[in-house]
Amino acid sequence: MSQHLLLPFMIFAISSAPGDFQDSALSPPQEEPEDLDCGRPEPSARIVGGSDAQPGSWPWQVSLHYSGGHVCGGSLIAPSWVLSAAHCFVENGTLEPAAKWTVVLGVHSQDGPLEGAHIRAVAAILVPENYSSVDRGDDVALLRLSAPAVLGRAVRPVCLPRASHRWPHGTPCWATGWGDVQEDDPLPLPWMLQQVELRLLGEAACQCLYNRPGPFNLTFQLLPGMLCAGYPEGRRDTCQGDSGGPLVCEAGGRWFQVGITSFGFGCGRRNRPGVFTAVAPYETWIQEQVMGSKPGPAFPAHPQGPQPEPPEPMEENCTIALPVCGKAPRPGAWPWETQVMVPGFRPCHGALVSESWVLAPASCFPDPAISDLDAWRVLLPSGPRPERVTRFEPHENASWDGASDLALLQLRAPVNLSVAPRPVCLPHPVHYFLPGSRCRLARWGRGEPAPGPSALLEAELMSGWWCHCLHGGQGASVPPPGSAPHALCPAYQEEEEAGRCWNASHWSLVCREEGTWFLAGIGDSSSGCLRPRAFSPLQHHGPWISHVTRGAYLEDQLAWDWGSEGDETETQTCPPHTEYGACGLLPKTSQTTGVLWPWLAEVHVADGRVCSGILVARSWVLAATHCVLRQGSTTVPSIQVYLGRAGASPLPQGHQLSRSVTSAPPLLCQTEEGSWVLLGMAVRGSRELFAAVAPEETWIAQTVAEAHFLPPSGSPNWPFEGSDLCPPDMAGASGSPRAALLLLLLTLLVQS
Ligand code: 4AZ
Repeated sequence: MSQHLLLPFMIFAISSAPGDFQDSALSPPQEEPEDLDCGRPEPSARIVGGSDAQPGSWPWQVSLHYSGGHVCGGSLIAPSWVLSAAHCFVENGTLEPAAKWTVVLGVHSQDGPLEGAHIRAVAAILVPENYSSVDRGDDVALLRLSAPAVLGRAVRPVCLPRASHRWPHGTPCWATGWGDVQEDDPLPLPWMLQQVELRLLGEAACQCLYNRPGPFNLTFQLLPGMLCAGYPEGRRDTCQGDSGGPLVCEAGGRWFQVGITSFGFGCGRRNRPGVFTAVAPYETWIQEQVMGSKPGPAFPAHPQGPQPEPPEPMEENCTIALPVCGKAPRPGAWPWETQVMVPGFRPCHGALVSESWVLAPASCFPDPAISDLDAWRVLLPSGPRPERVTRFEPHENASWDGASDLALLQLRAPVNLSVAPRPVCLPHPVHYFLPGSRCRLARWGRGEPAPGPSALLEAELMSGWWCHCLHGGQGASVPPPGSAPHALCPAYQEEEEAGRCWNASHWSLVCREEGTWFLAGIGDSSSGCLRPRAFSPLQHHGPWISHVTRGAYLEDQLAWDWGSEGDETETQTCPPHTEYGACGLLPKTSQTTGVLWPWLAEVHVADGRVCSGILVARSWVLAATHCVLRQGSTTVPSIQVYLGRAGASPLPQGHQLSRSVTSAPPLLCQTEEGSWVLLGMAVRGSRELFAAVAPEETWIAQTVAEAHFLPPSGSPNWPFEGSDLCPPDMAGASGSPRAALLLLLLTLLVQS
């Protein structure tokens, strides 16, 4: 609750026209007449990474309301004047009418009836003529109140710096406001004023930080009249809703408003400090606007006299911050790997995401276990002892949505981050993991032991197009880079001998960018044994994780070398579809992902024979009869079908397959639209003779209802005239010999 006291008299009795304060300010502050005072809160008593302010500690802070709610901050600089940011009032180049705004003074918590606060209507809003948008500067505004504020303990003006004031790099200052506590994460009830200590950054230091590559190659030029405050490592910052509010620094026992919260890239991000409008350069503009208003704002002289231009320490100019999260001594030795031990259950593998929080599947913790958090223990790499758990926060959709099978566990005491333990980096919602990214599978939940040497857990990310169109994105636009994908598909090699189909929900997907590891996805079991295996992207959950943890390490994308994938920024749609998916199209990126013929299957027959098969529908593979049935025999032997791993070009990262495919290679031709169509299967031993598929259309269509025939059945127009995509001796392929094809019902063969 605010502790506002009304004073029975006006304390600003004397005019504050330019120069009026110079003499009095040079004398020791305690000798000044009280009615000249500015920048002095009653001795007493978010902003991102801040804390609740004490009531009355920042008595110049005001809240600017529009349609009854807080929109921006401001500062009282004289009984009838509030300083704020132009961008709060300008919408599409037009100044909002003053009558729509109210100024709330002396408020601390904005929950409830604003007790102790008083409200003023706005008589006029003044913005520099040149203002156009925040990044072009001049983001300053003056509000003239309809009646003077009643000054008191909780309502006092701040001092303004003169144009000649200089504040050195590194000066500790404070920003205040009711803004978001993280990106898109509003200040929670009871909406208490937040404060955060920020250090001023010299111009070169700030520009250097902003020159670091960042999302979507955003560039930003710091202009005269702007200043930065914050830290290279981020984590403490202003955010949306703090705009217009003050950045104040103490000098000679008074608080001067050095900056106005203006903008930044995101909130609390590494190498992206907050940008403020520097107040000192606007001394003349402010004096001109308030001319004749008595009393006006106070511009006390600097307590240390005229200030020389402070030298900016060169060595500090460019101290950029590197990621704290996601560093591993070597792949597989994960410093964030945690095991949660709950009595009566197998250990559950999770990941450390901050000093105090562990992320793990919610399904590890059935209801009865949750009642006794006291008995839970968390083992961390190099941790001296098991840690205790104080809070368990399951994702609200955890029980019905496999992609949200997540829970956060808060450790009773934060751990000291070092080489280990160290948190994994988490992606922002706009993260775009480049196709070809190097990834690994890491144990997750009630993880199985690794299915073989750790190298088998290596994976390479397939293109978003390929992954999306294969996994339920039929006909839909492929999410472009920058919007969260529905699935991430790692191409990885499984232990061949075991031939097992792992339970994907026991694995998470970590992907490396510039040597830093991100938790990119979690496996879910819904894709069964289909290849490629799809992982649920974690980036959807970044906002929930940072909301709960207030400090998980969300890290900007670090790899921006889009190369030939740059064209994925254009809207792409999935190709024409059968009931279950695309047919006959190769992903554009098949060269880089190594999977050139995605419908090609390996048909492994019990006696060691391996031949080609063709995926013609979700559950059906077409193969040559001679490959599968022994001469004279009609019993079908044990057969295994492998999908998604046969390629004409070598699979990357030592994923090459050494099996020789001896029989029935397919003959494919490409239509003008780009779809590939199966024309024939090679007759045993021949490289020129193909059993034509077309004559078997009726049989195939009857057996496999969802098989897709191009062109429409009955009017084959193959091969194209002049097409050089098919061998010239097509005649040999089209009519004879009689097809000897076998359809394998895939679902019967897949092991789970
Ligand atoms: C805003 O939108 C805003 N982190 C204010 C400050 C910052 C970013 C955004 C600086 O009002």
